Parts: sequence; structure tokens; C-alpha cells
Amino acid sequence: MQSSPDNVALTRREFILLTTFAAAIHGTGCRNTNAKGPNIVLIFADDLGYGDLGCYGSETIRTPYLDRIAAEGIRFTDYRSLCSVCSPSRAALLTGRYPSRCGVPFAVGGVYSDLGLQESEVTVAELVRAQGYRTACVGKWHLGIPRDFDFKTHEGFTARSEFHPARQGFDLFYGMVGNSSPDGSTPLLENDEVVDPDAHLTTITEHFTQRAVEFMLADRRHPFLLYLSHTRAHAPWMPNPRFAGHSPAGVYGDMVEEIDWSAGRILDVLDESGLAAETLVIFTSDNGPGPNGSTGPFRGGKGSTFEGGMRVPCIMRWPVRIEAGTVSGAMVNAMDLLPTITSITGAALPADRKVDGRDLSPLLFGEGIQGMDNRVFYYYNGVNLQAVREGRWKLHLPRSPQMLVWWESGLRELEQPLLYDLQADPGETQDLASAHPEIVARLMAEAARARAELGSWDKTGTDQLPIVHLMDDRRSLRHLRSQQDHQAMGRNLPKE
Ligand SMILES: [Ca+2]
Repeated sequence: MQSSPDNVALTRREFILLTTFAAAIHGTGCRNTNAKGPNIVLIFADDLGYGDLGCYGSETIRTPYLDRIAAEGIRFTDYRSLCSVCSPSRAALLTGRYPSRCGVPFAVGGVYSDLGLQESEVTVAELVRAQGYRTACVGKWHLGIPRDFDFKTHEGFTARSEFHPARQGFDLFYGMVGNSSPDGSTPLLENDEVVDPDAHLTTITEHFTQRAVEFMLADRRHPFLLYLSHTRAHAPWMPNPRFAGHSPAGVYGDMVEEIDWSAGRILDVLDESGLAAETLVIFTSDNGPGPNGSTGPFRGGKGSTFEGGMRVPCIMRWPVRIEAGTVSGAMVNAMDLLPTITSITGAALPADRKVDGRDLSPLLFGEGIQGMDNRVFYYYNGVNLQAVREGRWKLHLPRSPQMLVWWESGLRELEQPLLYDLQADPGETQDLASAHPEIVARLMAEAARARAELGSWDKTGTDQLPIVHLMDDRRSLRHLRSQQDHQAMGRNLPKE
């Protein structure tokens, strides 16, 4: 069926964990004593494109396990992340809020090293934890670096310091603070400790997967939320030797097939432990692909607000509750996951702030949701609002280089707005602005509303979390952006 290394049965350690806890709960007749709702496995790939999975049309990358999630559940065709790069996308995923609203509009690192997810933000992990869930972040964090962090040893990233996952509702953190070194090396941490100073990307997905499985099986009395945040298929592109040469798509394909292997391991453990029927598995990606991946029919890629930069796969499986083989073209996005998860776990949404996402559970259960056809979505790159979508219509807004972030890989100059009909023209090729001035005017008004509330490159919005000192000196920010970051990082971006 597939060419990846076989998923072995439960290891001896996992078997002992499983039987120990099965014995512990024997006689109680039920498991969730303090919480209702299913376990949540949220698998987040890095820089994986819309067209990189078999179930989204790839003919060169084999992803039988991810295809199985789609076949046994729901596959969304109009889902997008909240940014074309890592950190803002992750912040929005975990908070259900636009990156500017939750204070992380830029990718953490370089000139943005002081940026991170503030403790005042409320994550999905905090919300379900209050409901009795066990919670884990396994994999790449990339939502803040403490001021006393040692970049060589990775010491100084502790539960007491700012930006640590423990301060955002995660009982367990096992993984990487941010991206690896260009040579693929990275220290590996468990909570406060560096457990392997010499970990490497080529094998780290196996470590993440093993630790995730141990977490899932560690306590059968309480449901869990597992946020498994892969660092694949982000650069540098280096295969695990076990997968090297497997994919006709080359090293990048080998890396995606490793992500698929990991998902298969999770599915097998759910089956073998009897947890499959009470577990919602979600798989998605943080942004579109670099030059090696596929955006399917969409224009652009990582770094761009064309659809290819933000339209990514999203599949979910919850046996019995979600009808197998469902395909949904509803206009959804990563901010919808938090209200969906709180809804099905019985957790409460925060009452003191705006959550931008919508509860998708009626869609998952085969019912409709009012107002989805003319939903509005804002495409930001950093603090530059670049496009507005309303239903089928997407308007790209005028811009000039001074407004742009270093990772921009789309249009650097645009004097007049461009209007695309995504339903008829998903590849964003036919500008219809002159044919529909009334739609252009309506979406320009939407853009003005978004800038007033969520801010823009030249002003802070009325509901935008202040971004420490970074916003104080825009001239130096732009200078560093062009001189340092663009040269260092731009090589990993696709060119428009
Ligand atoms: Ca990414």
C-alpha cells in the first residue's frame, strides 16, 4: 500500500503504559471523569502546500495515511492559514484571532526576536485544560524567544520565562524553540531541559512522533489535546535516511512522506489503544510551500498573499461523528479551529476579547452554517493588509515596497487594485476590477474597516495588541529588513 517504513506495533514501553492505565481504570466503567468530549490531535505541518498530498491531487508524493484521514472524514478545499510564514500563522491557530489582534504579525527571529505570544493571550490549550484536558505541544514552537535565551545551547527557555508553552496552557513541551540551524542541527528540549543538544532534523520527526505517542497513552482517565507541530517540510531540505529516495518528488517529497508516516503512527496507536472513535484528528499546514512544494492550482507560494501562500490542506477525522468521504468547499480558516474545538469539548470561549474564528462543528456534523457564502477574510503580510476576500471575490490592495515585510514573495508594487473571482478563476489570473467597480468599492470599504481595527503598516489598530518596541522605529525596522533579513532568508522563498 505504501513505501514508507512499516509502522511497527506498539513498543514495549507503550504497551506497558497502555496496560497499566487500562488496569487503573478497570472497574470505573468510564474514563472522562472531569471532562467531556473527544481527544484532539492537531497535526500541523510546516511549509506544506495545497498540492502536496495525494488527497489534494499530488501524483508524485505518496501520503496514504493522510489520504485515509480524508477518506474517513472531511476534506476542506477552501481553508487558509492566517499568514504566509510561520509565527503569525501559529499565533492565530492557537488563539483563534488575527495575528495583529493577538500581537504576532511577524515571523519571530532576526529583527523580530523580541516578538512572542504574550501571556495575556488565551490559547486553545488553556481553554481545554480548564475543562479537564491534558495538553501537550510536541514539535516546533516558534512563538517567542526569552530575553535570556542562549542561542547556542538553547538554555534559558524555561516554564518561568516569557513565551514558553507552559505559560500558554501546555502541560508538556517537547521540541524546538524555533527553526533549526541551516545545517539542520537543533537542540531538543523537554519542558525546561535540553534533553538532546545535538538533535538533527533528519531524525527529529521520529522523536516527536514517539514522544507524542507516549503522551497520548500516558493517562486514560483524562482526555487530551495533542498539538503535534512538525518542522517538516521547512528548509533546510534534508531527508531522514529511512525515507531518502522514496518519492519521485525528490528530497521535499521524502520529507512529506515522513510526515505521512508520522500521521500513520498516530492513527495506528489510536486504533490499537481503542481511542480512535473518541478522537478528533485534524491535519493542516502553517503556510504555503517554498520552491519545492506544490500549491496545486493556486498562484504564489510561501511569503505571498496569493492563494498559494495561504490556501493549504485541512482534513479532519472523527469516526462516527463526521461522515466518511465528506468534501467541503466552505470558506474556512485556521482561526475557526479554536471555537470548533471549544464547542465540541464543552470548553468556554474567552468572554473578554474578540475571537475571529467561527465554530465549524455544524459543518463537521453534516449541517449548514448561515452566512458562510459571503464571509469576509483579511489577508495580511506582517502589518500590511494586502487583500480582502468576500465569498467568491478577492481584492488585492495597492501597495509599495516600503509597506512590505522582508518575506514578501508576491506583488511588490501595485498601483490599482486587482479583483479576482476565485470561484471561476482560482489561479488569480483575470483582473475584473474595471468590470465590477461596485464590488471594488465595497471591498475597499471592508479594507478600511480592517485597517482601523487590526492596524496597517503605518498605524496601530483599535483592537491590535501593541507590539513592544518594534513598532516604535519603523525606519530602522525597514532598514534591517532589507539589509539583513531579506538577504539571509529570502533564498528559501519562491519567486512570483
Ligand atoms: Ca512555515
